[in-house]
Amino acid sequence: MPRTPYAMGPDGWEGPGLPQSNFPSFMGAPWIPCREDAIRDAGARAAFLGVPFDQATVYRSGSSHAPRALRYVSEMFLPYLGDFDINVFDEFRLADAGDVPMIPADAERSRSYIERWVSEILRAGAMPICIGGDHSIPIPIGRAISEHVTGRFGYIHFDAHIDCQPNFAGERFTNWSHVARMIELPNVDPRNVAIVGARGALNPPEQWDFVEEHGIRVYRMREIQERGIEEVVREALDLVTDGTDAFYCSLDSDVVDASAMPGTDAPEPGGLLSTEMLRACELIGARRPIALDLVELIPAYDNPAQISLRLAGYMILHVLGGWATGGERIRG
Ligand SMILES: [Mn+2]
Repeated sequence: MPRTPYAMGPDGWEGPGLPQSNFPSFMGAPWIPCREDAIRDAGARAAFLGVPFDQATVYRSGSSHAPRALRYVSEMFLPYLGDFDINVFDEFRLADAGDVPMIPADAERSRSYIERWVSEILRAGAMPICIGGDHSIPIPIGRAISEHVTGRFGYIHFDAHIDCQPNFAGERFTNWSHVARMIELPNVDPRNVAIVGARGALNPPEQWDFVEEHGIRVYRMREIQERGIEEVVREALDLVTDGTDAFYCSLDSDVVDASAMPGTDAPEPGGLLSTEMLRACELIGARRPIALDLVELIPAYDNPAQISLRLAGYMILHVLGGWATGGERIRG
């Protein structure tokens, strides 16, 4: 299995990398420079990209530590996914494209790098798996997609929070504003935007006015409880792919119930079970998103067993499993 190469020992030993040693890539995937030609040459159909940007959070920072922490947790994940009977390396030639360079105190330059790095992966024909970072990163990712696709693209956003704040104290690029920015792109129609999992006490009235005014479909947790995750996610995916050339999926970790996802900016009770989240990820994968992000993971607030990071890693794997199998489980 691909593993981070073990450092050459004094006796010339050059065996495979072992857990707990050296600096791991995501699941031991090969490090590939984040350039179109390199990703294409590697044959990668999906590329892990760290986006350690947390300069735009309106609440707690620390999500910049998530890409590195997720790499450490993922080193114990085996590439064979028994639930789907696939090997992610055979199926996707999964690559680790490293991290986007983030410039302290220069959010604009950092966002421009995010856009450029993501563009390289899109042009190589691979799916960027962008690990935040805070929930402002869909703003530059959305710009990269907007430039890349020929027609319209849809946006599906899993989150306890609807994130439709037009600005926060005058600032337009916060982690509360990405939906408001997304629908300003010339090829995003608000009718192709769906928000899944909304609940809690952090969605102010002006944001509900915003979704109503623009005709954005919000699936609250109450509706998911009544109708079931399967039906709701299938409908939301129909909505974001209706008349579009592609869709982009953004996963805020706090859509999952706080009991299974404490390691996040704003943990919210009353959310998705881990099983519901993983099933949603399979359905997302089956529809083949052009790009995926997973944001607002804060390792410092995770519990000692790192359940949040483990679930986050499995969310990615279930998107890949759904992609490979059309959302049908082969085993398990
Ligand atoms: Mn959120």
